[in-house]
Amino acid sequence: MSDKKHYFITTAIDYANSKPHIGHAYEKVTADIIARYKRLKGYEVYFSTGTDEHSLNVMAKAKETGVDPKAYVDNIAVAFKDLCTQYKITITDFVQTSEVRHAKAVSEIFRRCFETGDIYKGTYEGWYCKSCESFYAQGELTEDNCCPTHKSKADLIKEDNYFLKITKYTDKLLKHIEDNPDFIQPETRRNEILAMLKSGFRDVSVSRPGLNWGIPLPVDHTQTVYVWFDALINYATAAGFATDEEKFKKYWPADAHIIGKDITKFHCIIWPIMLMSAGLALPKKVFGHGFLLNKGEKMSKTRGNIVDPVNIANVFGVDVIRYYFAANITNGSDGEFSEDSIILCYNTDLANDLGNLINRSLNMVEKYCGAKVPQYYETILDDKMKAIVEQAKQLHKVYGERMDVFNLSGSLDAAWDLISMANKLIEDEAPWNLQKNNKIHELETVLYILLEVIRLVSIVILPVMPDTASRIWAKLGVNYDEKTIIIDEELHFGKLAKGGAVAKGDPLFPRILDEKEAEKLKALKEKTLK
Ligand code: ME8
Repeated sequence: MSDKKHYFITTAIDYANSKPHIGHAYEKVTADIIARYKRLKGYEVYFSTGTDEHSLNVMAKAKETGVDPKAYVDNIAVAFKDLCTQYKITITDFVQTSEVRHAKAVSEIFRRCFETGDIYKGTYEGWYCKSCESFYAQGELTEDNCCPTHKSKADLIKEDNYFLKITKYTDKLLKHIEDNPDFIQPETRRNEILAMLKSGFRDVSVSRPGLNWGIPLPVDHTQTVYVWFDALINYATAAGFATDEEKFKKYWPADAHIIGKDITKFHCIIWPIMLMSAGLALPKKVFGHGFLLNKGEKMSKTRGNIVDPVNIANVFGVDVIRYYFAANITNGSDGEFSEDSIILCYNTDLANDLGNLINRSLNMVEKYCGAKVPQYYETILDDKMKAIVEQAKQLHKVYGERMDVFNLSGSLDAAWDLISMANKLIEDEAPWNLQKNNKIHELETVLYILLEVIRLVSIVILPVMPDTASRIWAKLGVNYDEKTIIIDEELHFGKLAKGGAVAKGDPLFPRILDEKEAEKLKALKEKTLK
């Protein structure tokens, strides 16, 4: 194993009761951008996702389709793996909770908690929502006894369960959260969890009786492990818990769990307490992102308002959707998702701002400098040139600060500020006039600044739009490779070698034609998941 510093990042694992939807793609892209960024910072990244398979809905769906639950989930897992491939998600592991390695990890953690005396038998009487597989107190439901998240009817159940002593650990957990402001992010999620803990959090059921799809309790084979206790352990499974001690020592604790805001209670209260009870270290950070909304409502299969991630990426291109997620939705907040706003984002940010800058700049370098990177004369900078060079010199710092707190849109803003300045510089300096007036040093310096801005921007967008970045590199004639590039060395103004050959080639983002787009959208809507 290498001695490189390492970083273990995870997404949630998705319910295997239906095909992936756009919310799943959003979460995976968010985590992938962070994973790629960490690699550029020199980390060896372990990145896991997977499918959550022991749910009641899976059992019901398998029965409905007349197949064995295992065959059913294996088939769905393929769809999620394909989604990762299509969206260029650089995972290193995919955990299916029906795998043997996972059953080993779950049994071992259950056994440890049981032996610590933190799991006891009792009777649960109350509400249960099958959609989120959650137990609810009466007060948490809507007036007509519906789940607050899924708006579907909850079931009133009474059954013997094994319970985990959450109450034994709440003070310790509160202290941990207060002492480690980074543990739960963003701040709103942290405050929600603190409030939940302070208002009193009951012990939770960690088993269900009479189900034949799930991991049997090591201490009572009439019960299976409750699906959330089971699913949370996937992170330890990925790190090698109970199967590969050396790997687990290397990667545990996880550096970041990227999850949706609906499941922070599980990740920030139940999961840490399971780990405390089992004597394992807590993850360093849980980041609860927001929801993709459709007309103000969470997009979800239950509500029937979802978009098929496969089709939408086929229409617009994977890089465009990845950029749209990162630039348009503030990480941690909800964001509207609509085809119209994708078109707007494409036309303005990609075609107008970035695409135009590249096209115009390379055009001029071909025309005025024989398609060679020109010279840069620092002594002749005027105020406008100085301002953009100064801003470019700040980029490494600003970008790093924003990415380190997972502020993805902010990191792109830093690049787009430069792009705007560069487009403005073209208007202000009018290189065609500099050429006409034989101000060759000024002309070359302006064009060099433009090329440098494009190179710097290509590095910033690399984790977000990997294909676009490498297409820009081909145009600039730089021989970067995502696998070897080190951001701390390259994200500095002035590194572009003078005299290198550039090639304008095809425009990167030809502007979307409205008519053509309408046709594409129509086809897309017809294919949207029912
Ligand atoms: O919750 N916008 O699975 P899941 C953004 N199996 N994110 C969304 C979203 C939306 N509209 N809809 C869902 C589960 N997500 C459990 C997790 S982890 C140990 C077990 C996010 O398929 C959601 O918030 O319902 C969650 O983080 C992930 O997709 C999987 O959701």
